[in-house]
Amino acid sequence: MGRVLDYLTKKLERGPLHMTLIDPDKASGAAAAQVAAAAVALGSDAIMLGGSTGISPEGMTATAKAVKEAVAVPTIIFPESPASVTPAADAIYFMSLLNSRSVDRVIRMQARSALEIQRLGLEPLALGYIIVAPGMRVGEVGQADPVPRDNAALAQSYALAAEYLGMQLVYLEAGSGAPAPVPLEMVQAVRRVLHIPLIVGGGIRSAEEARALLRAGAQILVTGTVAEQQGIGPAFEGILAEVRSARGD
Ligand code: 1GP
Repeated sequence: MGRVLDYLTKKLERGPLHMTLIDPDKASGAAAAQVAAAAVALGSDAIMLGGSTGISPEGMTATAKAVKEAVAVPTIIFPESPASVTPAADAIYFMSLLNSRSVDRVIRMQARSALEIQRLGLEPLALGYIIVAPGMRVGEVGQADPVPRDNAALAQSYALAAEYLGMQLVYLEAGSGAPAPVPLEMVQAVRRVLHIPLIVGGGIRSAEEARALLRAGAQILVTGTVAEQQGIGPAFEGILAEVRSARGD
């Protein structure tokens, strides 16, 4: 097992985790490092670097380097395309957008970057990425047919297919900046059938939402927008307090 997957697996035995998503296109190296350090001080367990559009390899590398210098937790690339690959991070989500109409997003982009990832020694984390309505920008760019919010059975089917394909993680994504997170019933339904860790992100802005998602069975919460818009302030602190309390810290 790779080092980052081993870290996540061991930590998940103790309870849920939180990951902070930073967009290298919106935060420069120094700004990203500052957000990462503040987030980790509050208990965030990893830093994800990514965004839906316009990420240059140089920007990704500079941000990954700055973040890695600032924090001891893993830095994971959340790739937009093969251009997001940089050896400056610890790992990369080797992710397939399972409900995309585009074969590129399901497997061709991955094939284009696989040898490079091996050459650079980046740890690939095999991840089934499932876009839930509204899906926001990533749903459009990814040419997804988003899972309707009232169709938990469809989300279950995709998630279990990811597990049966041998993926290591499943990510239910409502889209960055979504007006509401993935529905609780959907999280519950997916968790009931899944044996690999369940990541939930998109639209999480409050402690209440975080608590409800954790109760529904989300094992890793991802937030980006809340810190982007409000900085590491009360909302972010409240979300992290819920995660820490759920794991008994
Ligand atoms: C987006 O799930 C992440 O890929 C985070 O979403 O920006 O809405 O927190 P937010």
